Amino acid sequence: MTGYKAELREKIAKIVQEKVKIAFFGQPGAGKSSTINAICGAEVAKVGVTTDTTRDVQIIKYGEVIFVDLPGYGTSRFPQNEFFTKFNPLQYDLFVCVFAGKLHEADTKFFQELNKRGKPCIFVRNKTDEIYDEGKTLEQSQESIRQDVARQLGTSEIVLQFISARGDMHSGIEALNACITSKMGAARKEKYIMAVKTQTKEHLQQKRALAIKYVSRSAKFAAVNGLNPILGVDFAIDITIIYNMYEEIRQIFAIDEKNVGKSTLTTGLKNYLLKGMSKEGIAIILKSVTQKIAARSMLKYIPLVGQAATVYVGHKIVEKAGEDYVRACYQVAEEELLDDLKLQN
Ligand SMILES: Nc1nc2c(ncn2[C@@H]2O[C@H](COP(=O)(O)OP(=O)(O)OP(=O)(O)O)[C@@H](O)[C@H]2O)c(=O)[nH]1
Ligand SMILES: [Mg+2]
Repeated sequence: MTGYKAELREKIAKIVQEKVKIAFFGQPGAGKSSTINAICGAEVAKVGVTTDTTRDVQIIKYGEVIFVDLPGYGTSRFPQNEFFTKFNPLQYDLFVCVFAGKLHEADTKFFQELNKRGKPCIFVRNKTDEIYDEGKTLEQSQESIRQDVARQLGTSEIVLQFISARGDMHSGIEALNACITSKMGAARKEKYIMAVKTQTKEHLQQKRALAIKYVSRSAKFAAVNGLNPILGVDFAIDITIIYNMYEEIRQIFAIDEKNVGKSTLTTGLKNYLLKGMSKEGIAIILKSVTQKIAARSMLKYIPLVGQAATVYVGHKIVEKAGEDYVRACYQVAEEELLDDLKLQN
């Protein structure tokens, strides 16, 4: 393998391997699990009516993000010092402290431990829907909470976001996403944006741009690995690359059989999206993409032109197959988002 190829392979492997790791801590019942669910837009973490629901560390893989749902901190089940001896806090990119009511002393201690180790931590005041102080506006109540937190932590340089995470009546999640990504480097930020539930039209557009970027990366990967459905060197590998790419695209836009079925897309587009869910279906899609590309290029001369053209064509096919799929998935996601936003207003 040439130096360039090896380098590219290594670079891609590194991007793929590194997941974003976010750990949630806070008092039992504060709403850590609910917050993770609100961010993901799915019931990925167990929520309880009684406290101490999350008794063990729950690890939730969601796209390229790993949410670590720690049990209520400072309880008998999870003594204060255990975390720093049992787990390596350095492996996490970010910590999120969730509290309801007042910040607990145990939260402050945990924060100080993180601070000592140079780990970023943001604060989430959950259950904003329950904030009510006689004679005060919500803004005034929030300001007192903010001051109280700053006093306890001994610094006003904190990121604090107010949210409600219960059931379907979420608020502040979009702003929370912004707080979380503000603490990350560019690559991790992209992964986070792609994984979490779409909150706004701008978010959906960001996802589309990132999905196209991902497709272009897959196309390069395919090319350096010698993919070429036309020459049929190894059709099984070709299909697998596209299969994985389609799966990733669907994950970014949260596409499944259910929302494809519900959408107002044409039957042709719906079938196309569904075909992309199986290797047999992808074989059919690929044939048509290949024919389209072949029709407008000098593909028929490939055996004569040789290796460089082979790489070029492999690249083009994957790119086109990916971009088409992104467009169709985007349409379904857009319809769903507009419905969501209508419901909220
Ligand atoms: N009113 C209100 N209740 C909430 C909100 N978020 C969560 N809850 C409720 O608070 C309770 C505890 O939520 P969980 O998400 O299980 O809390 P947790 O921090 O994961 O709890 P442990 O796993 O026991 O540490 C549940 O009954 C939730 O429905 C909110 O924003 N407002
Ligand atoms: Mg929990």
